[in-house]
Amino acid sequence: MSERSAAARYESMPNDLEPYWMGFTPNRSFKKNPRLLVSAEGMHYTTVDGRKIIDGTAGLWCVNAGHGRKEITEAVSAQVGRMEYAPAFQMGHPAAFELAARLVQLMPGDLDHVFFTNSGSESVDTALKIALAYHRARGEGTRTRLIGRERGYHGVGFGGISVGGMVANRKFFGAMLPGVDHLPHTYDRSKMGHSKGQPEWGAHLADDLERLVALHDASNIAAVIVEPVACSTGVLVPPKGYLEKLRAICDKHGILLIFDEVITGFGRLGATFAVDYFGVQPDLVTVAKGLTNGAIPMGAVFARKKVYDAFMQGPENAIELFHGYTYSGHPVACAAGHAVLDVYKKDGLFERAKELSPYWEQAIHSLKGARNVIDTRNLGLIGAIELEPLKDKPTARAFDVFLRCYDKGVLIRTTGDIIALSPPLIVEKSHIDRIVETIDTSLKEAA
Ligand code: PXG
Repeated sequence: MSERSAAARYESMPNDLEPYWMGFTPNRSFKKNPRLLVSAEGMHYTTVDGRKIIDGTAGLWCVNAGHGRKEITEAVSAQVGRMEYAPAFQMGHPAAFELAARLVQLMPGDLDHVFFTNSGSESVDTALKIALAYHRARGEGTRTRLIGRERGYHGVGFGGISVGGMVANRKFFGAMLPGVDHLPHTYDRSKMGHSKGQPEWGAHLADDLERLVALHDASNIAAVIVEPVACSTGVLVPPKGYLEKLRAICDKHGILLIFDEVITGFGRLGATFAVDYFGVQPDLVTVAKGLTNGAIPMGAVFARKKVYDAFMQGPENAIELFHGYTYSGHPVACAAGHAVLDVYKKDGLFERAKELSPYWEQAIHSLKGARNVIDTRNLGLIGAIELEPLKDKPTARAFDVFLRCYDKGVLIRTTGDIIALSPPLIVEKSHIDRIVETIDTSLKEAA
């Protein structure tokens, strides 16, 4: 077989789909009926067969500034030319320090240090390791237990699946990390169905942390990790007062609180971070996705001053944390990060998300009463529409709707029988209308 031209490689259907083992995808059925995207601009993807698709999901919750931003393209290509890589240990480069300094300016309070990673999963593992090593550095090395939450998603590293609470992501992978407990998830349709924004009911669910403290004793517990809004599991918005309560209980017992803001960070809620939106200050914050608009992989962990300072006590020439990645603070990712922060600011995208949220809320809840819809929920520019599962065929109905929407030119995301939506923050009201109408029509046609 002759070599394919570059254009064909990027823009036409590949000859052989078999060798690529895709993640979180049924490989055999996908390869029989592949859905390939070849370009993207603004709110739209273009498919390999030349159709335009509205992006209702910001890629996978990451392309917050919309697609094809020239400022990002230019910054990235200039940096590849200037210096494609610099060693991440014992050496540095200016853009990484500059980016860390800009990021801590955006974060409220004393979350004033940043550790760079390459993904949300790495950010989570990094935060969990920092939490363990922090307590040890302070002479409280018995604090080794980690507490996550049912229906939580913290990526796919062993740390992340251990504290995570999505059964399918855990059950195939053995014993995972020892010494992990889970808080109950915060969703109860009978108490909070069709809530607009934060549900009124459920703050007391945070009290379960007191039960775990009573069981294990606080002297054995290192950290609690939660997503401020649990997104991947179908958009579970925290009940009013819940996060505040978690913070108070962690404070009472010397437990670190970690917010996983891989999705909620960078404007998704109409505030820079969920930390701002909820006014609750955790000790560590994980981010990724919107940090570089998805253009180049990058993640980061924010640490409070007291956490960083606890590591800075030994001899000055000794390594304080035996952790890091070849690509921590990668120069090209840093260039993307700088350009993305510029775009967010120049276009006022976080404020825009805030201004649009009431329209978004109304649009999502307009599907209350649509065929097979059993719940609608929202926060910021996140929305979810939960469907009555088909008898004996969980997930099939939502996936049917996904395929129908795709055929009609709208990209949505489904998890179980829940449709999750998170458009780029540049979304216009007309796009929102189109997304919602398309879902409504697809619901009418679907099984
Ligand atoms: N934490 C949270 C809260 C996430 O949402 C990760 C960690 C892991 O990030 P990486 O970059 O390692 O994938 C995530 C990722 C979906 C979906 O459809 C969500 C994610 C990834 C892929 C799909 O809900 N979130």
